[in-house]
Amino acid sequence: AWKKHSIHGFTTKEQFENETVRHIETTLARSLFNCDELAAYSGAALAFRDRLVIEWNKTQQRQTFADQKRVYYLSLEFLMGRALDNAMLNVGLKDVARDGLKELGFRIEDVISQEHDAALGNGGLGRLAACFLDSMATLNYPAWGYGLRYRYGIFKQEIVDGYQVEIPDYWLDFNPWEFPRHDITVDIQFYGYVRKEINEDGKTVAIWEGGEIVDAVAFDVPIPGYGTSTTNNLRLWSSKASKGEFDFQKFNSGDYEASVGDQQRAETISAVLYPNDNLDRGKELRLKQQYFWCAASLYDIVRRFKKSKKPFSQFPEKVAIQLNDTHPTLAIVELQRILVDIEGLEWSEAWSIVQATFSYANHTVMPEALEKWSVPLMQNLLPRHLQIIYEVNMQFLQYVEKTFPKDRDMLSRVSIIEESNPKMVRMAYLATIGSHKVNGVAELHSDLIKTTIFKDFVTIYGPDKFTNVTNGITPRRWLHQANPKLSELIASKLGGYDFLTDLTKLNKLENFLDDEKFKKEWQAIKYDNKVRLARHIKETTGVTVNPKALFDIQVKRIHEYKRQQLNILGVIHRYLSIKAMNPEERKKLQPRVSIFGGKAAPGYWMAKTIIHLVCSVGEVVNNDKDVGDLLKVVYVEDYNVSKAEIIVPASDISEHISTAGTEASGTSNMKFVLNGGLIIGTCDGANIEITREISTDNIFLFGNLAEDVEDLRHAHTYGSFRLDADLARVFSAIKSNMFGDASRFSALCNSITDHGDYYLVSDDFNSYIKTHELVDEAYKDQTAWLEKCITSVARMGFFSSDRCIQEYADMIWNIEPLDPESS
Ligand code: 26W
Repeated sequence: AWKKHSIHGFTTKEQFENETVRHIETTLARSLFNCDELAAYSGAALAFRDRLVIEWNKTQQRQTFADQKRVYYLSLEFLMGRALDNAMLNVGLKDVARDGLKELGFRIEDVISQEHDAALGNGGLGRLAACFLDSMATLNYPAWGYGLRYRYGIFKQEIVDGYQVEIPDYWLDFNPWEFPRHDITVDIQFYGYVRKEINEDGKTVAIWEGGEIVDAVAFDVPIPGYGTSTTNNLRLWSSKASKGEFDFQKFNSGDYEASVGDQQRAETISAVLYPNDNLDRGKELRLKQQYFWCAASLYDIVRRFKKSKKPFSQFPEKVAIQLNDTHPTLAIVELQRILVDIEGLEWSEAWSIVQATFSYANHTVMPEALEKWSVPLMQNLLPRHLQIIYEVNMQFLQYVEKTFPKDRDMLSRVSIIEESNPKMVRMAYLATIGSHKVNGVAELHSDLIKTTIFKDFVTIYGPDKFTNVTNGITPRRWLHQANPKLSELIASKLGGYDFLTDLTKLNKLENFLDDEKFKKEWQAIKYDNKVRLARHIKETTGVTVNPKALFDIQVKRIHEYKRQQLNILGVIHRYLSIKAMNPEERKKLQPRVSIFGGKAAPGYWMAKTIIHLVCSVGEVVNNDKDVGDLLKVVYVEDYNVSKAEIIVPASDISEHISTAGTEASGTSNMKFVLNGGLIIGTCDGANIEITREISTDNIFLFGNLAEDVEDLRHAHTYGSFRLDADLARVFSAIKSNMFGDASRFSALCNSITDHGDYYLVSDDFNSYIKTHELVDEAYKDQTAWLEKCITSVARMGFFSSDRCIQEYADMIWNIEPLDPESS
């Protein structure tokens, strides 16, 4: 009887128009007469949302019924970007929508660009989580994401007078992609004390009492797969004052303001995403966020498992929990607490279940990014969890002592508790001890963590606990959506779009290296993408750039280890060289546009100084009549996912130039190459594997190797080091106030000349400059350049996040896909 009531999504243009208009007139209560682009976006989004919801419900039912193992991906960041374009492409109805919107009087691009980015992440780690969600749905894995629903995502960056200014990103005004689930609310406890009690079986049990309660409310976001009806769920938790906790005492006694204040304090927990990337500041509110999210997610996961009435011994057969870096490590402790304190399991049985359930991915080796929480802080906020951590640590250390009795220092080295003042909980150690697998995100990185931070743990657990899963990117967003013309051209040669779900199929492109028409089309697409970016640059910065020039792009978070300072110092060197040339020499020079973009953490002064130097150099260079089109320097404001979709397809060359051994993987390197750009880079992170795949002929590598970094730093510290001569000239130019008051840049210059040059800018400067000269040379031979680009794209199959998710599923999670067609 229900069948005739079931809703069916639209498939034709007319149906799409009907649905869109219906939503505009009823859901939004707007008249078609004053329907602007925003209203058109809203109507179209709601029409597509309806379609997703139907498949989403079916997927959830199917997964519940099949009762297979699921994976839960815990990440504090999901950098999703826009959803409408992705939804249109994934359900295969973008053409229908384009035609329908056209009839309603709109260009689809203008409608799509009305959407506000979902910017719940800082950079690589958050975007990786978003690519993984896309791949897990596309590969039909039963998978959920769990995160926080920040009211403010990463701040919006404005460049004012050459300085970064941060504007809050309130993004929830109209968000059709989330579904509040007020019926799914979890009480989360903080503070209080622990009491021991003897229960009826004569067992001592811990009871956590007192403190305060905050509510976690679920908001669900549908995640459609590409070319499949599987639509997974991303559950984001939002904080709210608990009804039970609301202080009626205060309210009744007339202290209305104080009771509203409590309400607001509860809501602060999920108010804002911390804007630090690779820097741990140990703020209490951040620990509260972490526990709030872990506890709500664990409660939800355990509740779902308990519905099946299976014994907890089978928990790891039904549940895999992936920790995206150490941010969700408290989930390990929370599961142990649930199993022991609430479900009454024996400690050791519970701990085996915990270890079999969790796995942990490390995303950085930067020492200042390794999370540590002060023991007094944790004692106060989470007293029972601290007890559990101490117990886990004691049993672990007893085992270590017994197994390695000769190495007395080992105990203090591997202890979860660092014996500092105050004592600190080392989250990476806790995550490692509580998981069955630990992985790095590129080969070099996975090797490095085994010989540095986790060296002793490799000795203790053996090498098999540690593995590598090289990162990947989703070709749906990063090729098909961002570069539709290139995707179409590739499809026309390969006989369809199968490469979007099996990226290794791109290798057939190498058969067309002699196809002149194909190559001309390829080149024209790159040119159009550059024109599009040039237009964006003109509109947002006022600077005119020539799309025929070589576009050299570095877009990523601003960080000393990523070395945007090396890039801009190289640009200054180029500028000085141009100034010193005669007109004949200038004619031979390859024109260039140096494009920068990225946000600096608000409290990271050195990063902000780098931005200011780039903008100041741009001011001078772009207005110098001697230079003209030979060099332009632009800073693209507010780099985010939707900007990346314009920027990435427009590069000739992009810069991935971190000090060797510091960038865990990098993922934009993969995006740029997949879009037919070449890269200049160091032997770091995934650059190494990209080189192996595409061959050394197709990449511009330079600089010192990771294995030499330690010695070079030593040489800086002990004086046996000379500043590179070209770099010295660059510093003189800065000091002559060529780019404005030099005192503004002195800390930056001094970090290289006087304070040890920790990131080895001087050591790599000469080879960086020389390599850029090779880039110029190579670019002159457009035919050879084009062939390098096409060959590289053909060999990028390995870097699909589908391959990456397949590896996690097989080696770490032990889960199977659930094909929607087979049931
Ligand atoms: C505690 C503060 C904090 C915040 C974020 C510490 C560390 C992080 C992230 C782990 C930093 C991050 O985004 N790492 C990046 O992860 C990408 C995905 O694996 C890699 O490609 C990048 O190389 C790595 O920098």
